[in-house]
Amino acid sequence: MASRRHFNYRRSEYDVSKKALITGVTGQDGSYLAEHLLSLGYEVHGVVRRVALEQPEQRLGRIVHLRDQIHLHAASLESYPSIFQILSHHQFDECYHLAAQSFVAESFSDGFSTMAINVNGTHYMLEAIRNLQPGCKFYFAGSSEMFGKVEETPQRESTRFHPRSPYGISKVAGFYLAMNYREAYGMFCCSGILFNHESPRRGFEFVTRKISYGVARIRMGLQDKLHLGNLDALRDWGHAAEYVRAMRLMLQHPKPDDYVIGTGETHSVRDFCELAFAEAGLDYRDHVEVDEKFYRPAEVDLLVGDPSKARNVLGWSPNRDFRQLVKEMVQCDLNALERTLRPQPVVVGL
Ligand code: NDP
Ligand code: GDR
Repeated sequence: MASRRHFNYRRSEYDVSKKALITGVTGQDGSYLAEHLLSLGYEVHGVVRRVALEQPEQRLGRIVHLRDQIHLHAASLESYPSIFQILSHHQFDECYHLAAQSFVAESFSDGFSTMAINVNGTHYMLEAIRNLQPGCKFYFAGSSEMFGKVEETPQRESTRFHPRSPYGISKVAGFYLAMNYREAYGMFCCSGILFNHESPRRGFEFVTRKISYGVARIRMGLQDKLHLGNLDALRDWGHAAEYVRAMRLMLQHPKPDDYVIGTGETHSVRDFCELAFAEAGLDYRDHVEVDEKFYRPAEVDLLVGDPSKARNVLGWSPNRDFRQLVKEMVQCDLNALERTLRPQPVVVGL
């Protein structure tokens, strides 16, 4: 095993000498998971696209503070050889497969590449692990989008899947691939069926960040209107930093299994708007305009998870509530924007 490096993170009583590989480490969840694993003493390796290494400023923003503490490897989910290469050079105890085309709306525009990345990419990961290190535990990033047109509420592990987008279909395929490698080859594969989770690191195209950033820009006088789609869609929104803890817990349990991770509460996009604008002293009704172009060809109207199994078996439960999440996202965007707009002090003598 490679020698342990000096981590800034304080080692805890859970200190372990494990080596983990994270695909999608540059994304929202990957960045929180890397922090979490480092804090527990893991040696963390991440898969990034080649271009990210060439343009670190633009593409490694969420992990810039971890850059000298994690090992990055270039690969693409579209290329089996690139994944095979990483796994033939390093032995891992755990692999967290988070990389995906994760934007549901985009999957309607380009379903083919969503399928290629999400289904084949997951298959490549599983097959490379089976061939090279079948003892490596595997986490698959499943999604509440697999429930789609929900067949019962709240949704639990036994709820039948009814995906409503190419993205949802790709995640159902990934889920069954992971299950099949578990059953056919005895591999330790777990799927987390995670409901929406957000944070100040959320991508700008997702509705919560679009709103929090829009609120900040409106508050600063940079725009007046925010155009959104379906305000009545209901989602179970949690905090990403808490959800990545559940991913790791799944891989520590003696038996591989699948778990729903959510808060058990649901709120509409309109609720999110109301709270977010109020946080900045604004009324969303003065600024939000509905634009049909943000509607989806098939919508998922209502999602709410039942995380009882994760609570009972893994001891996982969320701590932050919806209001705290909205407040944190709006405040972070307000502060960040304020910093960028603040006049820089004139330095005399330069
Ligand atoms: P992000 O969109 O923030 O991150 C996606 C990651 O995947 C990025 O690191 C991206 O790299 C990488 N990626 C995309 N395509 C490729 C590719 N072809 N080759 C290599 N890497 C690629 O997603 P989240 O962090 O929010 O989500 C993580 C996972 O969890 C995803 O699989 C998502 O579908 C799933 N999920 C997310 C939920 C949520 O609410 N956040 C809920 C349920 C499931 P790059 O930076 O180069 O684009
Ligand atoms: P979702 O997240 O599709 O649930 O997928 P998103 O934030 O994109 O949409 C949530 C709901 O908001 C409605 N909506 C809008 N959405 C966007 N993006 N932009 C808008 O302007 C807008 N107006 C209304 C949508 O119609 C939808 O109902 C996320 C992703 O992280 C997936 O990867 C993950 O699997 C699921 O959550 C669980």
